[in-house]
Amino acid sequence: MIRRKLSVISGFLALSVITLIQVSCKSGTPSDLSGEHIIPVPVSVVATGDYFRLDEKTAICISDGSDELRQLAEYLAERLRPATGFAFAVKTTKVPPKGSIYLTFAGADSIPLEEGYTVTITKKLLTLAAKSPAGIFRGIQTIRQLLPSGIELSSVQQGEWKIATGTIVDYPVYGYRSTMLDVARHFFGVEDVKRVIDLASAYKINALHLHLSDDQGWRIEIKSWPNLTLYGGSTKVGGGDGGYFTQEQYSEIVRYADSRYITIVPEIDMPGHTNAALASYAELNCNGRATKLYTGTVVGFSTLCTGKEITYRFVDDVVREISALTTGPYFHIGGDESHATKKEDYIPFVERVQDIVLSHNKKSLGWDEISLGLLRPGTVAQYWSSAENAKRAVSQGAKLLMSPSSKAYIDMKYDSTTAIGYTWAGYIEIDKAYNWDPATLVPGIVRDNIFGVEAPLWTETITNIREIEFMIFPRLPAIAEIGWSPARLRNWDDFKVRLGNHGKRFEAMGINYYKSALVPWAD
Ligand code: IFG
Repeated sequence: MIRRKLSVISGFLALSVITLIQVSCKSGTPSDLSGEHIIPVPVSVVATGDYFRLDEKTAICISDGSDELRQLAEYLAERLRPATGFAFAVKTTKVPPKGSIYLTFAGADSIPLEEGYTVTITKKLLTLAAKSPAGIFRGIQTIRQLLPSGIELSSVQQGEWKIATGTIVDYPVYGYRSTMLDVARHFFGVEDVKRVIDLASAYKINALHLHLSDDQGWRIEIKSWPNLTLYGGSTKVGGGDGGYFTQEQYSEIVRYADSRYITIVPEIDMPGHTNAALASYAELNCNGRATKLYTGTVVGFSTLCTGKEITYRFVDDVVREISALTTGPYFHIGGDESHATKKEDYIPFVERVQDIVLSHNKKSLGWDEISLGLLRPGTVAQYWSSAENAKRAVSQGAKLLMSPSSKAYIDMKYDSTTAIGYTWAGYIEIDKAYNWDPATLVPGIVRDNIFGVEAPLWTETITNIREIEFMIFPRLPAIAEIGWSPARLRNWDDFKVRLGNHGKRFEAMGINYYKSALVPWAD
C-alpha cells in the first residue's frame, strides 16, 4: 500500500516538475540580448542581462507628432496587437512614461547612414532612435525579432512578452538590397506583390525590382499604347489568361511599397525580350508585320527595330508614363540576351535609351550587357552572368548591382528534389545562397564598385504565391544579410543557427518555406 502511495506522489511530483519547465520555457525570460537570432545580424549588440516587459499598459510614444513617425508607430502597433491582445496606444510626448516603447529622431545624429538605428532597452523603457523614418522602420523589424516568434501570429497568445535588455547599434553595408519578381512570364496580382513586399521588408530588404515586360507578356498599362496590355498582356508562359496592372494598380503597389520603405524599380526589358510589344504593334517590327503572341520559354529571339524612329517614340512614351508613377529614382531598361540585335545596333540603342530615361528624371539600371555601350552618369549595371561585362561597367565608373546567377538566382532549384525552378545556373541550396561576398566574388570587383545586391525570381516555372514563397524563403533572408551585415560578422555556422530559429517565425507568418536539411530548425 505504501509503495502505491509513494508511486502516486512521485508521479505527481514528476508531472509538476515537467509542467513547471514547460511554463518557464513558454514564458522564457530572455536575459541575453546578444543571444537573440536577428537576421540580418546587427553591427553591434551589448546585453545588460535583464528584461523589458510588454503589457496591457505599454504605450508607443513618439517624440514628435509628425505624420511619418505616427504612421510608423501605428505600423509597429499593428504588428504587436494581434498576438498580445494589448492596445498599444500611440502618444506624442517628450518624456515617455515608464514601460513604454519610444520612437524618436532625437539624439540620432551620430547614427551612420539613413537606414541606421539604435535600440536601447532597459527594464523601464525601450527606445528606438534613428535619423530618418527608414531607420525607424528597419529598427522595428529588429524589435519584431526580439519578441518570441508567436508575436507574428494573428490571434491572442498566452504567455509573457519580454525583450532582453541592452543596446543594439545597426546600419547597412550596402544601400540597395533587393529582390526581383518577374510578373511577365507568369502574372501575379497586386495582393501577391504586397505579400512579397511585406515579407521582404521584414528582413530589411529595401527595393523591389518588377520585371514588367518580356516575350510572353506586357504587364503595365501604357495609355498611349493600349494594345500592349490589351493584347500583349493577354497570355503567359504555357498559354491561358495573362493579366496586367492598370496604372492605378501600379500606383497602389508603389504607395504600399513606400509605406514599407521599399523602392519599386520598374523594368521594361529592351531591345530584346520584347515579343509581347512586337505582337501588339506591327509598326514596331522592322518588317512591319506583328509577331504572334509567344507562350514558350526560349529567350533571345526578339528585338525592337532599333533603326526606326517610331521605336524611340515608343520607348519615350513608355518611360514617361511609368516614370511619372514611380517614386523611386531608377528605371531598369533591361538589355539582356539581345541575341537578335546586331551589336552595332544594340550599342546606340542602349545609349539613346539611357538619355530618354534621364530626360524623365530617372537613372538607368540595366543587365550587365549594357556596358557594351557608353554608360551615362548614374547608370548602374546589374551583374548576372558576365564578369567581363561587369568589369567593363566598372571601368566606365559605373556601380554594380550584384545578382550572380550561380548564387542569387532564386528561380534555381534548391536541389534535385525541388519540383519547380531551373537548373542552368546550378542548384542553389541555402548554404550556397549565403556563402558569398559581393566584394570578393569577382576578381577585380571590390566593395567600392558595388551598388548593392539582388535576388531575382524569374517565373517561367513559378505560377502562384505559395511557389514564390517557397523559392524566396529562406534564401532571401540570406541575401538580405549579405547586403546588410558586415562580412566580418557573417559565417555560415552562425547564420544557420539563427536561421533555424526563424522557422517558427516563418510558420507564424504563414510562409510556405523550404525546410532545408542543412539548417537546424528549432522547435
Ligand atoms: N536569363 C534571362 C531571364 C530568365 C532567366 C531564367 C537574365 C538577365 C535566364 N535573363 O537572367 O529572362 O529567362 O533563369
